[in-house]
Amino acid sequence: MSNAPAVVPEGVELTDGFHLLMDALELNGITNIYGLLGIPVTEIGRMWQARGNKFYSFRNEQNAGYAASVAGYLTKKPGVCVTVSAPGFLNGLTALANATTNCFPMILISGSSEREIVDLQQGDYEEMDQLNIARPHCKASYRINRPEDIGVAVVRAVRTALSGRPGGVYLDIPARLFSTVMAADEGKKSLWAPVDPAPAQIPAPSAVQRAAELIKNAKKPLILFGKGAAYAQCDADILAFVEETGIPFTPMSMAKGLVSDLHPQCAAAARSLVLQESDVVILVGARLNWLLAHGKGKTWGVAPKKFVQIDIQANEIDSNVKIEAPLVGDVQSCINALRAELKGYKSADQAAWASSVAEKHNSTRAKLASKLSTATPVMNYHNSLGAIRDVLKNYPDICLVNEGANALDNARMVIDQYLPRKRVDTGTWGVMGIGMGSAAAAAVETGKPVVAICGDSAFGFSAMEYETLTRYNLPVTVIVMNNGGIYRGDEASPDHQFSCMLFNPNTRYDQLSIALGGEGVRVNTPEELAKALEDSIKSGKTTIIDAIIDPAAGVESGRIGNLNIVSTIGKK
Ligand code: ADP
Ligand code: TZD
Ligand code: MG
Repeated sequence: MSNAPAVVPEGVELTDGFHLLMDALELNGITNIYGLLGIPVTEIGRMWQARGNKFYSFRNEQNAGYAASVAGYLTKKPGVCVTVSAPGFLNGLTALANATTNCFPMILISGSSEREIVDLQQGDYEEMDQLNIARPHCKASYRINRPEDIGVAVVRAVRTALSGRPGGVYLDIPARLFSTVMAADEGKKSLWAPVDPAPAQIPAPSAVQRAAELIKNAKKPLILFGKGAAYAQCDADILAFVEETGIPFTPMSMAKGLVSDLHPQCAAAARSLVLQESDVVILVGARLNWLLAHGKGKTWGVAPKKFVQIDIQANEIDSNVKIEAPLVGDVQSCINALRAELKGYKSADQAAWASSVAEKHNSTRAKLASKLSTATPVMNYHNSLGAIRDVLKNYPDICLVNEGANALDNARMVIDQYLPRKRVDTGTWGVMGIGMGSAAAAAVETGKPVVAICGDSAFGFSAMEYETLTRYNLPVTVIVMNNGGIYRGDEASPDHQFSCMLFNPNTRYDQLSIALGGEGVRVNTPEELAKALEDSIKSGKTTIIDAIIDPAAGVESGRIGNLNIVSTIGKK
């Protein structure tokens, strides 16, 4: 291996690694880069901006990475994040791993130290074997050693991130490569854009027939949408499938709005009933992981159940339970193949099931509605979120970002989504800290206002990034659900120290906003909250609403308390 500069005859026009990287990214349709600069990548930001592109500069690489991954999810193009070496790379790696876990296409590009020093562990500036450290956390980890390989590396990264199950790719660029020169015309010839980087994957006709037979024979079918279905961007086909079959559907959290939560076939509020009593479940871009109790146990009831599963990743099938009818392919191809096979089919048995599901769904919503409008001395999750829901009803195309425990679980339940890909949350890992990065990307990529509902703990993970939002003047309203702690704010402290679950009760998130160049308001009632939110959306100004929530309103671990581990020893 040699990355010594090529010998270029005098008088020949030159290019270098920096320029070739920019050219390659532009050729691949990338316009926005999220990142944090320093040695050796600083020039990337300056040059990218000088070319008229957008470089969103963050305060911590993890948040830049979350932004890139959400950009990837929303646009179906890989989101790009640029970081410095070792510590910057490691901060970004958390987001790359999270992107891969969530099946979001993303490319992390990090500068690295000189290989000959790193490989002999001679203590270079920010020395680290980044290539190998990244490898288990993403779909692929590539290093570029020569300027003439930049083009192929970027194409390979784009194709790897997008094709099949989307995910993260790491591109390692040793510092010296950035300034390594080659002849400009040779460099130009080394670049190309990939043809069809995310090819359709068509399911086998026999697999489609098998699935259709199962559906036709079902008495109590259910469609379950996951974020893979939302990512696929075939919204009209999905809606047609739902309406042609008449089958009730329930969305996973980020698939909310793929078909409107107000659609008459939506069974979200009858979730326990449909999971337990359905006989055929059609999974569309949703894994049977912990979020679906692995497809078994009491969540799924005792009624015998058969699964149809649409997924692009063949070995996702049978990952937890037997899949009777696997449909391996992309969501759009599979859904349309199923529609063709099911043409004219709507079972009378299913109509009875559908109406009993609708009845349950509507009665649960009615019960919830009364809780949402019940006043309490201090706001709780229900009446605060009820107020937010009523405002957001009039802004269906606002993207909602949501993190926290109670702040997450209640918002998911209370706030309806009306349009596809308008909800970004803590995803498969349930990771706190996605808030500000996701909000930035959602605002940048959609060009529309964003509302982030964050637990006070969750917000703290990326709070300094709020300055990034104000700096770029992004129309984001952050509602901090301030209950003074993780899950609850009323835990008793031991005599010698503040409780490990509590925060300083004097924290003023509204004033933090003002300090960081935004608007801030503290609210104590649902009416004040509704007004503040409405004002903020209308003004388009970056705002924090510090919403005071009853410290006693939350429950430990939100709605996943069943996963919490507690000691039974020595408790009085
Ligand atoms: P959720 O958390 O919403 O249940 P998951 O992230 O668990 O969703 O599942 C998403 C699934 O969607 C993954 O198994 C992934 O392979 C699959 N997927 C992603 N994009 C596509 C696509 N275009 N076509 C088919 N399957 C897809
Ligand atoms: N660290 C990371 C990166 N992700 C996590 N999920 C956690 C820690 C553990 N955790 C949760 O699962 S929820 C949560 C933590 C710290 C915070 C809950 O408190 P909150 O929300 O203030 O955000 P509520 O409304 O008080 O429940
Ligand atoms: Mg809290």
